[in-house]
Amino acid sequence: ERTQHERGLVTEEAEPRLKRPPLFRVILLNDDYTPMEFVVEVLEGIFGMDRTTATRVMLEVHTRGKGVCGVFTFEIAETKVAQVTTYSQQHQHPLLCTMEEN
Ligand code: NFA
Repeated sequence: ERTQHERGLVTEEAEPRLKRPPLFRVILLNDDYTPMEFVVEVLEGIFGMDRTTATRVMLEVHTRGKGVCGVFTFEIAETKVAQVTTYSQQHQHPLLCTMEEN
């Protein structure tokens, strides 16, 4: 009979999947042209922020050059980036959004 420690070392055993997935920060970049109100709407509509939080994050991006919109698993982060990019392009704003592994 194996101890609990020994079972953890047997790689071919199908262990229950308890590991946390990698997380990614979704980053918004400042530019000189996108209206502040548009950025606030993006943060509300795509990232679910209330108006107060969205305004604070927008101003942080505006003053510091970039800011974190949220932390997500890969697929969710990728989808948020794509939604921001598509929505900004539809409105002809140059707003940029990227992701970084945590
Ligand atoms: N810097 C933009 C402006 O002055 C506002 C902005 C904020 C753009 C955050 C992009 C991100 N209109």
